[in-house]
Amino acid sequence: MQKTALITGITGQDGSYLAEFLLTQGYRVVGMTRRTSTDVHERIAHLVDDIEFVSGDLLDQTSITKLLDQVRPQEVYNLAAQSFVPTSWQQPVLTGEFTALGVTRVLEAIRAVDPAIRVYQASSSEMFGKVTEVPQRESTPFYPRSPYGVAKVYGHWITVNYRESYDLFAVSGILFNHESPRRGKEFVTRKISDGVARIKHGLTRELRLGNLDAKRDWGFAGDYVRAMWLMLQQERPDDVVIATGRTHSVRDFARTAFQAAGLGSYEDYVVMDPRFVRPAEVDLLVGDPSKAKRDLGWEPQVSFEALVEMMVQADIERYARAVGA
Ligand code: NAP
Ligand code: G4F
Repeated sequence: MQKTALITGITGQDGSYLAEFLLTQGYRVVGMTRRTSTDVHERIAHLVDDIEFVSGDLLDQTSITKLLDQVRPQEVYNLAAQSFVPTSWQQPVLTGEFTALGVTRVLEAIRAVDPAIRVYQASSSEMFGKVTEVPQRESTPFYPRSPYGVAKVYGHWITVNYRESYDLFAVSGILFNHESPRRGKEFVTRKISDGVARIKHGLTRELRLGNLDAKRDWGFAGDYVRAMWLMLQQERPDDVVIATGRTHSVRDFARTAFQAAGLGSYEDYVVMDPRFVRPAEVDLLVGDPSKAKRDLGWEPQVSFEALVEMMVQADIERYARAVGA
């Protein structure tokens, strides 16, 4: 029997890769979108004929319950969230509503409609924040450093709680940073690859960044959505860290990106701008993916260097098409 998957956050980076992946696995894919006055389906434009859309919002319990009843999925991937860390200081209450309480609304809808539905919650390495051990693993205590991180800790624990309270097949994937040419341009990796491409095409001369010393464990989003699916195919529900096990600084990313574009040293273009420095920083993230390898058979396929190259070339080609048009 064909399985049905419902994805919240289908218009986002991960939603688009997950939809592609589930279609290759033969799923009926249904995406929850919220109403907007303009079309925001850019990342899934190539898939619109293959997926169904239903209207709903993480703020609205009734919409989620009704659409679950209508769609009747076997699997729900809750990827929707206010996902940009700096915005969480500007809109802390809204971030809590989307990113924390939104998870409870999805879980409540599942409980009401069909407790047999398997659900994946998009948890984050931001929960480790001011890290208490290196590398971070499933047992590492959380110490979030932003309203976003705090909201994700709530989302994580409510998922665990519903699993233990109601016996739901509810899992939390603790994913470290994952990037791609579809990453939002406000996140540092895409900001760099986009900036490099603009400089390459002579559209600007500088790139303004914040803290260059922050370190992240960066992987490729296409690899990470496979892990989400694998987590829902296991015999027992469990929480797993998904990471590469390697860490690089923002400076490393910038250096590699400028080199990939043949522009020489990043130092000739990057300007440190205090506007992009955060009230509280997460200095170092590096995950231990050994449980993912052991239990899921999951390993990342794309290296840091290949990821930077992929993002830079995609942005250079995009501007080349725009300039040539
Ligand atoms: P993203 O590109 O920012 O996408 C976020 C998605 O959430 C968009 O589809 C957005 O819809 C939707 N959304 C936001 N608020 C909503 C609401 N109130 N109701 C319904 N939909 C709403 O994020 P991403 O990078 O794909 O990440 C996916 C999930 O993984 C997020 O929960 C994020 O916090 C988490 N995560 C990401 C990473 C990473 O490195 N990418 C790492 C760990 C965890 P619109 O298009 O309408 O705005
Ligand atoms: O790319 P970022 O904005 O990602 P951040 O804060 O690590 O969050 C991302 O990964 C999380 C997983 O750990 C997700 F849960 C979350 O949803 C999101 O996808 O910033 C990365 C680092 C930070 O230390 C920041 O201070 O880059 C530093 N940075 C330096 N200059 C900058 C900039 N970040 C941004 N966005 N813009 C800058 O100009």
